[in-house]
Amino acid sequence: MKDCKQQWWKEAKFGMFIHWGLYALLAGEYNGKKTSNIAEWIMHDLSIPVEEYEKLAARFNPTAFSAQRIVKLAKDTGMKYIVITSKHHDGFAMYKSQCSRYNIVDATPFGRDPIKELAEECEKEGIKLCFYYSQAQDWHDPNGFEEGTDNEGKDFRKYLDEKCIPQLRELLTQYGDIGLIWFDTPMGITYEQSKELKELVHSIQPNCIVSGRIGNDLGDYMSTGDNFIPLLPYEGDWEVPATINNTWGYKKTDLRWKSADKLLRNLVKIVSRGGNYLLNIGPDGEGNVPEESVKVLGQIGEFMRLNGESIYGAHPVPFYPYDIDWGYFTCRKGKIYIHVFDDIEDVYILNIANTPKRAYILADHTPLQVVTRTTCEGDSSWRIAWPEKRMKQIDTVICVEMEEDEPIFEPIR
Ligand code: JFZ
Repeated sequence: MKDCKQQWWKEAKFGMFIHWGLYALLAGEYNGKKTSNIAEWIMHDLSIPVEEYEKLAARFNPTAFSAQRIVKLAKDTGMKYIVITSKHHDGFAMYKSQCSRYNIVDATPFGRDPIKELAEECEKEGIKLCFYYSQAQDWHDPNGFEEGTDNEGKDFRKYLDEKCIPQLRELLTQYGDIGLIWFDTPMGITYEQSKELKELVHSIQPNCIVSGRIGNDLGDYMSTGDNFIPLLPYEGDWEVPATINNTWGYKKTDLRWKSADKLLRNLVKIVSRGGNYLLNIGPDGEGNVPEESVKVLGQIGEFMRLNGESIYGAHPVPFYPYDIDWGYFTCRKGKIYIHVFDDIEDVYILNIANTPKRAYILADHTPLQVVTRTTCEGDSSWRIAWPEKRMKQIDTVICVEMEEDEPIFEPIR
């Protein structure tokens, strides 16, 4: 059965992840000690006591935060949805919560609700707002789980009833339509508890999707491991959560920024295998998005403006082109998009038997000739030569149009 509730998400293909919380203030360093791990785990990794970590709230005043700038960044990059950490493992709510004063409005000098500001801006700009919510780990609540520690003796039910469930209710009632809830690290959560949370979400917002990490195989789609791209198309709906450097939360010392070339390759690779790409930014303690992120996202946005048709709502080709190492394929009814990343002399594709109607460079509509050939052994191929002059792009997309009802990539055998 076709799942209509996720249709927008299937077509969106590209979303923005935002990891932002008190940990952004520490930027990977506490009392002169640096964490070697991802920055949002600092409370756990450096064993910062709850009472000490709590004190960060009094210093958190990210006045540079601008929902308008962030939503514009997502939109200009070609991203269709935003998933922001409403509460990460540290237990701090980044929105106005009634059930715990440990939240950005009540516990910080900032006093603003960034989630509300984002909700209003997303609504205006046509971006789907979604929430990350750490349902099992909560290092602030005495009954929340914590990885790598003995969780014996905790009353997880009490935490569910007094924090997790009431907060999810708030998130689903205070901010309009929510695209999805990105649950994470299910740990010891039982099948019944995962099911209960999923039913809670759907009872308040029937169209809200739940991520794979709700646990116990109950997600509406599958989240791969972080930054993990499968080698072959996966069945069903899936998403790759990914970082631009090597941390989610802001970390001053992590300067290993991936290039726009690398990120775009990842996006196209993922879409060519049927998945979504959820690419992260980690604003700093003042609310600024790191310059390097803004820069590469800008370059991806340039590509998306001219070539978005080859990404949104596009599918893997039904026949997987194993022997090609210079690029990737995406397609839709009647069209194949050939994504050429490497500097190759001409585009030669074996094992394709369709008769093209016309071909052109997607970005500027330069017409191209496709020479089709079938050998007496029955091998069919396409050869496409480049025009004399062409626009320089990280990924030059060639669109080849065929008869709409013709199945594609079926080699004659
Ligand atoms: C989790 C979080 O612990 C982390 O802080 C961040 O929010 C990230 C997006 O998700 O980390 C994970 C969870 C699952 C896997 C890897 C990292 N996994 O399944 O490979």
